[in-house]
Amino acid sequence: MLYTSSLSKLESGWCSLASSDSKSLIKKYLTKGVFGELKGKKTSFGSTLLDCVQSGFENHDSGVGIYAPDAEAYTVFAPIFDPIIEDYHKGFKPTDKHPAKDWGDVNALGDLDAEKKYVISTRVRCARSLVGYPFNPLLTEAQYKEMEEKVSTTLKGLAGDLQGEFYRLTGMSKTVQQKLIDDHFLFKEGDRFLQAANASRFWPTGRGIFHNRDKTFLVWCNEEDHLRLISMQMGGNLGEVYKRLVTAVNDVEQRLPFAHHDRLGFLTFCPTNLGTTIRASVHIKLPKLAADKAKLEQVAAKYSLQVRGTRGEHTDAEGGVYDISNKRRMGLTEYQAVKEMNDGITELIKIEKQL
Ligand code: ADP
Ligand code: IOM
Repeated sequence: MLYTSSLSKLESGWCSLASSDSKSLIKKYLTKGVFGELKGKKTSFGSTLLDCVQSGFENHDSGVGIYAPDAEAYTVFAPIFDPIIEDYHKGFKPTDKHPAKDWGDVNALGDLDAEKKYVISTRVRCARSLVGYPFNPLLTEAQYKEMEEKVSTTLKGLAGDLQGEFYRLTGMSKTVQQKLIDDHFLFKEGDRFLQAANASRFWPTGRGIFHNRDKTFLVWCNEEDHLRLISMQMGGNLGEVYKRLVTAVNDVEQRLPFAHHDRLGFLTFCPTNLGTTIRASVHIKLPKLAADKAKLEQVAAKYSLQVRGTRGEHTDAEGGVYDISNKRRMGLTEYQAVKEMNDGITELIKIEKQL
């Protein structure tokens, strides 16, 4: 009975997406043939194609529109995940293997904007999934609580500049929460893309944020991924931001076991984040280049960069502030992903100066 209703939801969702003007990768690659091949499949956890694509079916403005409800989905539903991975990560083929983790020379990066004219702040984040737990759609309320406990207890062990406190979303005042969001430290509330992916169940249970005293090292617990580890600070000193992230991740990795796949690298809920899971971004003002948003996006794409709004994915720029980051995270090393952003932003600043 349930199976029939999930099939009919799939059929109607697919028809509605196919006839829409959605620019999502799910629309591009979920052809009639692929849909037919996958609509009856299930992972051993019971996840169906609907569990993977329901966010993109409900939100035609998704960039991608697909999530893996469990790690096995990347294999069972490979005919839809593989082309999306190849497209998003610029040529990472089904036969390719993500390289081993390599942070490179952490002293090789410097300040992106020594003149302090363009870059407002710099952030590098990566994602990690805890071994032994499924992704959001399959987590029980008890698992959310257990994971939060594990993460908050573990992070108490951090020392020196990384030392800080864990703040649970449960019981956090709305004023404190909103201030953390407005200051770009905390994930937003009520993300409709995640809600439709069944990733916001039991909210705010199990969700929280750890940060050090200066809010330059932060860890998100159970938003889109089990963990997001973030290093950020005002200004353009990517070298300092990167070095802090590497130190922190190396430390946390000694304390918690993280899920890693031989071919896909570090495992994440969304295929856009697989591999290194690195998103290195700047908040930047490029008034001349951004006078034409389409031009900005075109030039950024030339350097393999992605443009987001001031409050992150699916938001608009406020006061001319854009979030520009490396787009691909797979098929290259951690250092190369960050360097891609470094080199691209250097070029964008050069172009802005010439205009
Ligand atoms: P992610 O997937 O990397 O977590 P989001 O697009 O959801 O990214 O953004 C999360 C938050 O991080 C948002 O508040 C966004 O403004 C903030 N952010 C991203 N890059 C920067 C940056 N360079 N400086 C300050 N805040 C940033
Ligand atoms: N990672 C995820 N939030 N995103 C790619 C959503 C989308 O499909 O737009």
